[in-house]
Amino acid sequence: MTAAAAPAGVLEVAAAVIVRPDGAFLLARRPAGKVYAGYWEFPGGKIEPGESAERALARELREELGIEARRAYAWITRVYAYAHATVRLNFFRVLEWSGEPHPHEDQQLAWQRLDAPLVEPMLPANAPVLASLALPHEYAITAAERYGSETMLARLAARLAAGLRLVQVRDAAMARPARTAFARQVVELAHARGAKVLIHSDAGLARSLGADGVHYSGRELEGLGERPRDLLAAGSCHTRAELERAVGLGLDFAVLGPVKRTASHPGAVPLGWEGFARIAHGSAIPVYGIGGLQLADLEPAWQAGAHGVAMISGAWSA
Ligand code: TZP
Repeated sequence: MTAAAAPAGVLEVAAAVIVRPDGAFLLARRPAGKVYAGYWEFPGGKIEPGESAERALARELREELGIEARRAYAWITRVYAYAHATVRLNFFRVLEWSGEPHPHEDQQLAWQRLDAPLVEPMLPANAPVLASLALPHEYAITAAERYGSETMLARLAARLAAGLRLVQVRDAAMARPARTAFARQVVELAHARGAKVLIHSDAGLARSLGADGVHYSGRELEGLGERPRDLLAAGSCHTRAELERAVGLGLDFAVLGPVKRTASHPGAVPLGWEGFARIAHGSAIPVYGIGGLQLADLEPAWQAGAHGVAMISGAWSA
């Protein structure tokens, strides 16, 4: 099976990542007699001709599980070529519903957690989806150049203690020895809390510090032959072309902005959430909004199809 660009004749599917407030999500086991019988998958089904993905989602959840979706957000869209068909899975995160999910179509159901062993066998298409699901909704980007390393590390420690789990060391203009020393401390603090760290523009530094990944600028994405396989890889995008590049490289996630006006990009015309949604819609990888955002922007971000919010000022000013 391979991820591919959607060819003609592709089967459109609406798929639901039903997430409880405690983080558990629902999988269904394909009943006997179906292709991939016995495999676990995200609930969902075929979009009928003329039907929107949102309506198909609501209908499938009603028919398959007997629940009414109350709060669902478009999330990622993944194309898979199985031997029997090519499917485009339009994933939604379903955060509120009414009723209790019950198997209406002979399928088994299981609530799963990412921090525990998962049911098997898993439909092959699920692997990257589970990796995307594991990404936190907040991505905090350091500003040691602005606050000074000591203050930045103190704020980072406080945010990590409060639950922050994904950090980027940016500070690209810092002198190399100072940046290396700062980044080393960020990794140490973050790993002690189980948080992940990506280093901006420097996969070598990420490896030497035992960091988790590398974050590329839009310009770097243009010149990148392939993504590193031993690190998480993310990229900054400002246009549809850059996001397509990030998707083509198979990055783990992208950030797209600026969504709002921000002092760090004074000349840039903000996309707004509408512009963000136009570009991010249908992305195969999770996309964070960036630019002038706060944690309070998470709800509008989700409504625009974002995975979450990436922030410099907003991550440290509270
Ligand atoms: N890319 C687009 S906007 C931006 C970047 C790096 C700056 C984000 O900073 P802030 O303080 O969160 O607006």
